Amino acid sequence: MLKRSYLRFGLKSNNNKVISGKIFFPDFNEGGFKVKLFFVVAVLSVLLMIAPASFAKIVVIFDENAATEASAGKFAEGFVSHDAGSTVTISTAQKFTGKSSVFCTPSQSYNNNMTGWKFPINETPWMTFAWKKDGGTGIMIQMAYDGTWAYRYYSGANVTNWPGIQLEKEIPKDWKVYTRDLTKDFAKDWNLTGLALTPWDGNGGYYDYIILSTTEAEGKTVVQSLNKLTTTWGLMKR
Ligand SMILES: [Ca+2]
Repeated sequence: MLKRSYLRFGLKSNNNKVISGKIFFPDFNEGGFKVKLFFVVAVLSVLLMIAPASFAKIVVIFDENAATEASAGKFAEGFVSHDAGSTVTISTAQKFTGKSSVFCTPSQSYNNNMTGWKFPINETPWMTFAWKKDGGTGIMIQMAYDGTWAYRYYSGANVTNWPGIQLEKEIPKDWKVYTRDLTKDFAKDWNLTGLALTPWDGNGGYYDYIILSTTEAEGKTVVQSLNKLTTTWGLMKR
């Protein structure tokens, strides 16, 4: 008669979901040890293949202003400096993912030392973000490194004339998403401690899905899967 043995396993994924369970395998009486060993090695091999992806790190800087994100649900409040009457608000009218984005009016709002932020960029070198510009000639985002300004991306005109990397010649009139390697674009060995949202002109800029990830694929895959979900919901609602 065949008995069954099992191997208990537990894996913790990026968003702290625990995947656990038991993997059963037959316990043969004849030559049992070798067969058992084969199954154990096979199961461990599969788990080791899954593990690197499961343990890869994702830091959600901003998506839905959730308590689990970098600013613990107070992303807009984190921008304590405002130029030219700039305001930062959570917008549900515009979003790239989920139900909301963050909207910044000209010229810019910033904080180089956000509460609780100190993200080692060597661990999560890839930054994914989406933005959309309402009017004007340019849009910019600035990343503070260890309290210092700044590493910058912009599209359209360089509205500030500060050094930065131009992503597109035109402003993003509709949502555009990017996944960039911060260590290649700027430098290694720094901590992300703050951001500046710099729409500068026009009515303002929307920013959404600002995440840091260990791999490029991870940043892109998460965004794609979220978009797919959004698309599915859109189709269902029609
Ligand atoms: Ca969002």
